[in-house]
Amino acid sequence: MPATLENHEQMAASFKNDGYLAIEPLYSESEMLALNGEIRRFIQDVVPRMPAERVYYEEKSDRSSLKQLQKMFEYDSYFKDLMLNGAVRRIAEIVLGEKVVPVNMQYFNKPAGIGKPTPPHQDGYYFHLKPCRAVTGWLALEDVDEENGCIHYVCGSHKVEGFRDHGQTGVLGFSQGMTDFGTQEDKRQSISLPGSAGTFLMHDAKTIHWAGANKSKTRSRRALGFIYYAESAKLDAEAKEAYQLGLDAKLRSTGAV
Ligand SMILES: O=C(O)CCC(=O)C(=O)O
Repeated sequence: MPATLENHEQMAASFKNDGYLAIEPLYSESEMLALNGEIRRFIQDVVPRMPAERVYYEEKSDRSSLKQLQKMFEYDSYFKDLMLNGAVRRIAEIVLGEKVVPVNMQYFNKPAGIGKPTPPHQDGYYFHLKPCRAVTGWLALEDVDEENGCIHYVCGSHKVEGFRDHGQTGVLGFSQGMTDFGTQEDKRQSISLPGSAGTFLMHDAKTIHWAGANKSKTRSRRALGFIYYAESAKLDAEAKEAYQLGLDAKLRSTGAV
């Protein structure tokens, strides 16, 4: 276990206060080399077998513009092991203070020059959980900064009761975005999280976050996302399924996947 994971109490307390944590780095350079090799293998060998609803491209006709993958751990034993038995699950259990259920592993890319912004949103808005106890882990697969679209958090935003208003964004992969983002408090509490490959972030399902477009003409911005629900969080399965079916139908009818 990395040294940074030794002080569980401090980690849980700062997460509870801020709504996020950053570990720089969680994985070493050599571990990231190996992980990036597995990502390349997955994209080459596994992606062609995945259903279209789980593979998003920035430009559908251009296979080099791969933007997002869903549920990676269901298709490959390496990523299943990373999701079920890796350090990220332990961190999720530390900050939530209970056992967790692995839900989604996502690949997030912003291809050079065309990668779109990630609209401000709260993940819990589309998780449909009661109580909303869940976290998202985010691992930088390469160096990230303002130019290629690093993550921003609104510190402490998870403490506000309920969710902020969300609406359709038209952005593939981030269909719901906040409609009232940008208050004085949002601006005052915003923090940008640049870092090198191996930098790890985790946020509460209520923490407001977003990322800019990739303005670099040469660098991509690749990351791996890990979603875990607390065992005590109960899924409103009907609401969730209706939401997902609507989303899939919309993706197909607009020709986005
Ligand atoms: O990678 C990104 O730009 C956004 C990731 C995100 O919104 C999330 O993991 O919840």
